[in-house]
Amino acid sequence: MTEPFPAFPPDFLWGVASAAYQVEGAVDEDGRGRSVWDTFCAEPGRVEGGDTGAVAADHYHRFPEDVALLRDLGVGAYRFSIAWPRVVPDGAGAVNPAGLDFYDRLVDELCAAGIAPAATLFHWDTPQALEDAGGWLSRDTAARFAEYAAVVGDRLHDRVRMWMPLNEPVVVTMFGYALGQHAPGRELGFEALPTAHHQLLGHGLAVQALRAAGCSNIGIASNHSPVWAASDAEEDVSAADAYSTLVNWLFADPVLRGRYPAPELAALMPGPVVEDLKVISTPLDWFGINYYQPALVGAATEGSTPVVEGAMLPPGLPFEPRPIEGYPRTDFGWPVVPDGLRETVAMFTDRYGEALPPLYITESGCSYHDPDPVDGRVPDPDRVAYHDGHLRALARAVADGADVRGYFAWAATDNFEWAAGYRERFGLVHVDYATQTRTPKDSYHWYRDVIGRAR
Ligand code: PSG
Repeated sequence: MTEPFPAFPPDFLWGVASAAYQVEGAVDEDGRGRSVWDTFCAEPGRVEGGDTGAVAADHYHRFPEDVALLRDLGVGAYRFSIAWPRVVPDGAGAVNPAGLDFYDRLVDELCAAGIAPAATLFHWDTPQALEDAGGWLSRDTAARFAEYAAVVGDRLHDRVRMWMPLNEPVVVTMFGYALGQHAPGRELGFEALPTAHHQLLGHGLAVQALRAAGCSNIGIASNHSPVWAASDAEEDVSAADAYSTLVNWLFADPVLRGRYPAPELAALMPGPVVEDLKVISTPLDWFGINYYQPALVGAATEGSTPVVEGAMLPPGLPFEPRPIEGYPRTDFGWPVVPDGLRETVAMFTDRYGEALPPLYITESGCSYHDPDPVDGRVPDPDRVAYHDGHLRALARAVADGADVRGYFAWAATDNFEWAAGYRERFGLVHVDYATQTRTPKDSYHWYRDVIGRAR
């Protein structure tokens, strides 16, 4: 017998999430500038099937229909991202009023539906003009980001209820600049580390700019995973530790403690690092964790290293990721480990104690290759089981004393899954890309019931 679904605190925030380039389409409309993802998608071989975000889920035109679906779902908040190149097409200088107008309309639509707008300012779509000038390798990009934040904050501070300047700086650093699997497709290995520092600096400057513009309730959406050692052997344990330092604490310690987790890493960062860390650690109102899967790491072995989906490891290190066995996998190949979410929350409460602001789970979700809709239904039992399991694990974290205030399912609708294109489907709502027809999946109905019962 399964336990009854757990209770959550009465004011727990139920949400869903998306990101601009993954859903909007309309890349050439109303004065939008080019982003690094437009460029990356145009390069042969970069994205599965040659897919691009040029149309995506056509959210730019269909947002009223999408918001109506969210209203019927009953979510308290919708996390979306604002496309920097719509607002500042060249990344610096002139603001594009038509770009701001779009988000103004979206935010008004959400407010009218009784849904709190939760805005991410950077979900990876760097204006191409800024990339050409060095992108996140350049310190100037952090300053340009803060200017853009001020423009958006000025326009939307009265209606956006949660702000997060950055989404997953670790993924931009590792996949975008170290390994080349994401835009801008650089393969710099360890020389990518300055991009982490500049994103974090951009985060801190943007937090200050948003506050100055009258915005409140500011946080971050940062990807985190428990890191398991491949064995109890000392070299595996220290390999796992080193990996966690690189993918977890390198990004969270500067924000929450105002320092880098290791002097060797701090030494690789550019600029007046100590002064920058004061900006980077500007206190936040909350901290957002995106959780997908744990990592299993061991000391490097001789010969070929296994390919592990999602491993964020620059080459040349004395440790390596190992495949996690003994758990079901999503169709993306990621192991489904619900307790990893509890573990992630616990590792934050243990590490930061009093210094940790309230937490939100700003993303968690799974890709399954769902069947096409039949009679208006899309059965997706594995996705239901994923969210059910992860919410149960989260309830245990809350019962253990963690202050977790909400959960955002990734994703609202199916969308452009970066280098995997449209092959992977993370949505609670199915999108038929040929007709742009939306069909709520069983997981949507299930989530609606969860939210309804929690009220
Ligand atoms: C998240 C987790 C991994 C890789 C990439 C992401 N992992 O565990 O290997 S990216 C993150 C992102 C969103 C994506 C979503 C699913 O914020 O835009 O669509 O997760 O990949």
